[in-house]
Amino acid sequence: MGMTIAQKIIKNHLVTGEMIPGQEIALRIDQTLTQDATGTMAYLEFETMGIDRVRTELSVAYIDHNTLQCGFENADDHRYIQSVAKKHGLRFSRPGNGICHQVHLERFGVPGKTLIGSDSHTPTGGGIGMLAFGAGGMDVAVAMGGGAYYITMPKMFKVNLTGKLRPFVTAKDVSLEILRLLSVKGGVGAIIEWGGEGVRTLSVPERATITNMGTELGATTSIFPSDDITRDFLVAEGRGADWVELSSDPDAEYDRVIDIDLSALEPLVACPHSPDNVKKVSELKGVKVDQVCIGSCTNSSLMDMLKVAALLKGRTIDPSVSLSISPGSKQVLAMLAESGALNDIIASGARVLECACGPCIGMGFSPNSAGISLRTFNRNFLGRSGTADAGVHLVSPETAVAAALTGYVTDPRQLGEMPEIKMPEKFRIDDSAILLPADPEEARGLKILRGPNIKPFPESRPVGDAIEAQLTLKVGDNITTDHIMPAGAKILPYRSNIPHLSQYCFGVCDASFPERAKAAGQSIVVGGDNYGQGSSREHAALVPLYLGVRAVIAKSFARIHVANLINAGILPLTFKDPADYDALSQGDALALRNIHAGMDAGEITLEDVTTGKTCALTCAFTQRQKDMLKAGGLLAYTASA
Ligand code: MIC
Ligand code: SF4
Repeated sequence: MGMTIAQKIIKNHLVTGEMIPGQEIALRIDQTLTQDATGTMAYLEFETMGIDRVRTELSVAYIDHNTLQCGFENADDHRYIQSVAKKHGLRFSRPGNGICHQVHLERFGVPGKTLIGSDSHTPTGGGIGMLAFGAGGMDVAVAMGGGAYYITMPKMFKVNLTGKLRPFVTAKDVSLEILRLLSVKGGVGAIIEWGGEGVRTLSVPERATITNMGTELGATTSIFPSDDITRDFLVAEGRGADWVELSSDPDAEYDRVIDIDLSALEPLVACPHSPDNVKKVSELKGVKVDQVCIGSCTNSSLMDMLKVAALLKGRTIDPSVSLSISPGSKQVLAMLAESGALNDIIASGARVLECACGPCIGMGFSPNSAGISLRTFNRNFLGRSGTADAGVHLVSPETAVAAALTGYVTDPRQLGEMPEIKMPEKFRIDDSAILLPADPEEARGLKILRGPNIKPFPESRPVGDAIEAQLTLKVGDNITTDHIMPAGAKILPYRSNIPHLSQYCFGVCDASFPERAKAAGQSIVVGGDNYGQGSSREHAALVPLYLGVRAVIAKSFARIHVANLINAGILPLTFKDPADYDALSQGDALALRNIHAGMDAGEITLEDVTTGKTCALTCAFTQRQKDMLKAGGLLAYTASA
């Protein structure tokens, strides 16, 4: 039988397991990346492994999230990561050099290689034909140490593209269309391969926009073929030698095929507060807009920015709108400056921010009270912008410009002719902001620079045979890691200080949770479907661990988060009958008994001691996961192995 692109790369990297959907497989990882918001913790974990130098082909530490240095905390973390990178053999991408996914695509991505990153949008690399996964920091630390990455062998979905996008309809609209079709859980357990004749009409940055937002579908990852368009992109980046051709076999089999006719799409918008709440831009026509933000790892490539500049040229933005533009990388910014396009952006009244995540993760530029913000980003979860009652909408750069110019949601096709913009034959290459590691000799004498904001790691506990604990929080469906452990300018600087972070745990849902959990000592959290979707932040497991959460029971879990829970030694269990969720009430005393035998049998009984009712919970742990839980998480397990 023929193979899909992903199956071919998996086969080349398979360490253990069989490529049967649903079974656990272990993959050899060629490259890793971290960003600073998850990186500090990942490197603290890496340090506990006592390995001198990373054992991957390439590992890069980026600084792009926490770049607002309102106090010493972020600057200290940057210094810490820089010193770790130099000593332990990683490249270090300095703050200002750009957003990890954009820079990685430009400078390091290689078709056919595996990449894991401590950031959920690592699948951006699929745009260049990499098999790239978002992972928790501990998994990235293990991969840096040469260990394998464990996933459940995914199903294969194919999106068959036909036709060609019409002017003002973009790759972002393709991403929103697939979200409209599949929802934020539609990709769970699957790798999405993009194929069909329409693929040839999409540039690498456009493909990367699409694989980036595959994360919002819950997909394990997304991938495009590597063809002559990929080769031209790599040649323009001075890396033609990295190109290999990749395609699926004609008789490859897919579990599901979805057809999208690019010619039939129109500008779309994801309405608050979920990326799958998609409508046509024309349906929202006339809605007043207060703020527009252009950038993020989804839409900050040179092509995106050149289009934005061309549309803004000779025009000024509406006085009622505040427009921010964050180019994705130093390369993008330098080329905008050289071409004069930056002047067109500045002259329009836009506020040019540094090349970083910025407003996407609530690092400044929060909207006004109840403000309507149109953003070219990938997430519009409640509260993520930093303004609790803001209405964040996700749109293409073209739709964003149309709103900035008019002050209202406007179909960008009303802007007139789309200026023709060509991909440059050569990008401006300047890697001076990517620092190389010290050689092994010099590295030995180097010191790691630790700031006072680095606090000890929360202590995990082995999962014993019984857990008796209070149900301290019951939440609904699609709880994101932004609900569990919010980010933003006030909180993000404390990613290496779990005790401080813990005050904000579940703050979006119930600000009294941290106090209640602490008072209870041990607790169990109950959730609905797709619990833990969104970010890869392991803090969404480590902080609950610190607050005494021993188990999470949900109707279903998101992939990265469930791995993070197990890595932290928290027991994730699923309702056998989802209707049993309704019978549990916050505050009930719960008991899980005979856990070890239950883990082997795949089923554990939950007793609600308060009501006297029982129900069945399922778990399908592999032997490795059972051992990890019994040891108290991945670090304890690795230490004992
Ligand atoms: C995000 O987009 O939510 C983040 C911030 O990039 C996260 C990582 C983090 O929380 O540090 C992600 O997507 O994994
Ligand atoms: Fe940064 Fe936003 Fe991309 Fe996350 S989604 S990596 S915060 S730009």
